[in-house]
Amino acid sequence: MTDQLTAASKLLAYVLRHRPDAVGIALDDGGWVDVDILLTALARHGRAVTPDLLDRLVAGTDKQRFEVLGGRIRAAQGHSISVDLRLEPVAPPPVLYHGTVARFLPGIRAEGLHPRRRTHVHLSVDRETATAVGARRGEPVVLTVDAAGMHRDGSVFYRAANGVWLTNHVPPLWIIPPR
Ligand code: HQG
Repeated sequence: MTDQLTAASKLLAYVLRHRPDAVGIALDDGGWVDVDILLTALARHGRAVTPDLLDRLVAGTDKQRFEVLGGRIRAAQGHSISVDLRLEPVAPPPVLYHGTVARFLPGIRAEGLHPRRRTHVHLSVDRETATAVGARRGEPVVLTVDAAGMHRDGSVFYRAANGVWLTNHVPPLWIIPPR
């Protein structure tokens, strides 16, 4: 991504996942806001994003962080504010991966994976993605989650529009120890 796209992606992620109030807007229950309202609000706060840049962000980035539908936009996942994405529960693949760092392992072993400040635990379908998620914080550690086992046991899984898997909590029992 160009610097300009990265900066716009971070700004939109901040506003649409965590702090819509920072630019004086409100999201609906599903996390959506009109694109026009968002762009006007950003401009009013000196953080203008052009419609062209927004189009490129929605269409072109690797992570597909944003969804646009009928003139409205929302973050596909990653919220800390309460939203109901209205995703359908789906059966997960046999295993999913979670990227983290060694300093979090004692807590994870004791309590499992918690969403912390987000609404859901984020899981990836492949090790590469999980490695990149963990690497945001340091030397990555990739944990394997027995998603099929959890699902059989009654846990609910969702797949966000960008392919990120979401669940409420992963108890330690379902984390397969690294070899
Ligand atoms: C850790 C990025 C101690 C957990 C990524 C993680 C992802 C625990 C951190 C998305 C714990 C939470 C989400 C426990 C969990 N004890 N530590 N019991 N349970 N943790 O950022 O999964 O670039 O909220 O391992 O690509 O790192 O923003 O979650 O390290 O998809 O689009 O607590 O964010 O996407 O951190 O990342 P986060 P995450 P974007």
